[in-house]
Amino acid sequence: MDQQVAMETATLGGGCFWCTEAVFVELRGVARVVSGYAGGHVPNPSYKQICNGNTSHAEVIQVTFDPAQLAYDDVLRLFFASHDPTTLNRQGNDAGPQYRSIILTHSPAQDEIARRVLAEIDAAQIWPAPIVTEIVPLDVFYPAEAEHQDYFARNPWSGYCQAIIAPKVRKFRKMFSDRLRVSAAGV
Ligand code: MHO
Repeated sequence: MDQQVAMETATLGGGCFWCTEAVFVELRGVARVVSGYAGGHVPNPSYKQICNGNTSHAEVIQVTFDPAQLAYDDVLRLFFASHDPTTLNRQGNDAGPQYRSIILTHSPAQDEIARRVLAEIDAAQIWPAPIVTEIVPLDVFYPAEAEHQDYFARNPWSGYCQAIIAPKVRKFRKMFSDRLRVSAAGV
């Protein structure tokens, strides 16, 4: 008998999508990650328009995952651990509303879980400042241009990947080695 796996989708913005994508593709239970734009008002935005910071879109990733292996609340905990959710319209050196921390929910159930997980992490003072992550219902997700998909995997030697993404991925692997598709040692 065909076993149909009911996949779930999460849409998350945690700064530059090259970074968030690089981290989430490594997780067990994640079937697909697409980089794109959401949360703004301009239809079919281009990367260039996003960079101007006035489309109100954020750089986001859309994650398709198997909830039997990875629950939505765990996706969110990993999201909150993998970027700094306390800096308004900024992630590290990347500044502008396109880099804001944002969860775009796909259902009232996701909305409720997102608010609960945010409150838990805030209360646990995992971050030394209040969490500023926006939680809004997803309107439209626009996939980004092909050159922005799998960017880290395809451009590992570029300056930004070396300086910003590689250390971030290494740190994430160390923290969540039990969550990875393969072990951190690559076996
Ligand atoms: N400031 C970086 C961010 C890249 S990211 C996809 C750059 O422009 O290279 O926004």
